Amino acid sequence: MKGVTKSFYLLLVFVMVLSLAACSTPAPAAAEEPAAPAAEEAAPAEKTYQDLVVGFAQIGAESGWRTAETDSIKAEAETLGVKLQFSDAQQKQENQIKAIRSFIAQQVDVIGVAPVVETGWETVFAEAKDAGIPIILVDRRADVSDDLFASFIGSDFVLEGENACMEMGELLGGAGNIVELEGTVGAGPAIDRKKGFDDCMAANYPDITILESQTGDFTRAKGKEVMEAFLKTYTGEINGVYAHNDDMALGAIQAIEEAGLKPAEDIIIVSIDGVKGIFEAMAAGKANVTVECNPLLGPQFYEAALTLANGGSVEKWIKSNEGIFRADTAAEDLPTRTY
Ligand code: GYE
Repeated sequence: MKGVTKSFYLLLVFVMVLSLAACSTPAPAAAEEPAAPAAEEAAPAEKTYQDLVVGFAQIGAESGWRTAETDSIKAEAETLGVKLQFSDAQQKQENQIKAIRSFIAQQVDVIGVAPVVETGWETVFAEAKDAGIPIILVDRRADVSDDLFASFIGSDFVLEGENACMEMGELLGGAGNIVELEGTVGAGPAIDRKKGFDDCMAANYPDITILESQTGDFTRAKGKEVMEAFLKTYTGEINGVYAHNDDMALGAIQAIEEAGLKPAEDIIIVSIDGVKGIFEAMAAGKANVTVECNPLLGPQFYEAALTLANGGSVEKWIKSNEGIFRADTAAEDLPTRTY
């Protein structure tokens, strides 16, 4: 190769190397593909129902309503594939507290509890909070500050009491004597159903007298026992019974019949819940009205639990939809009742 030509080629190679270097110069940062942020890669995947582990501290099996709620909680866990730790406290708060502590030790994702009474929950709820486990109150409230529970799923018990009062007032034509069968002493629905009913009676029906009000503990046996005593004390004076749940009303109906009287005719029967047994009694002409309180809370419970387990927030009060049912449509309604 001649000298000139050689230098020309050298120059050419030099220029090519230079331009290649220019091409491979990194483009400005803005044009570059953004690298995936490290935090996103490390974020845990969203939980599904199949990942969810839930503890449920149930009260017991005092009523048809409670059994229906338990069935709903268990059946919905099965359907969704949720792992459920279920505990039955046999009506004792100390057993519910023990169950909650064991759920905390097992590090479940969420704890559901139907508090048997309203008070006495601060310590154990604070323990759950410290462990980072949300508490959902199912069907009964607890008297604790808002930071100690995530949500209450259930009914407006004061409104149920008011509805029962208006039904009773109408059926008695605005005058007469009634007795009241209260739920478990200190239980949310017993306190609120009494308040709703008694306040509404005082405001709307001055000629209706509540002769006496006593607890029947939400059970049929206790309802019957207390009604027997009322019938002895107030022989011939009682025109109506207001029972805080259907089971106590069913017990009272038995007591009334055994005393030789006709329930729903001689003595008006108004109660709360809407279980099958009271529809059968209404269809047979032995009870007048039931104010519905929905126990089928399983679906709403697990939906809230999953949201909470994924760090989301839920409504502080998730209300259930309810109606009022009367004796004249009971036979028709009965086949549609699912609890
Ligand atoms: O009405 C009653 C039960 O907590 C709302 O408890 C529930 C009540 C229900 O035993 O029948």
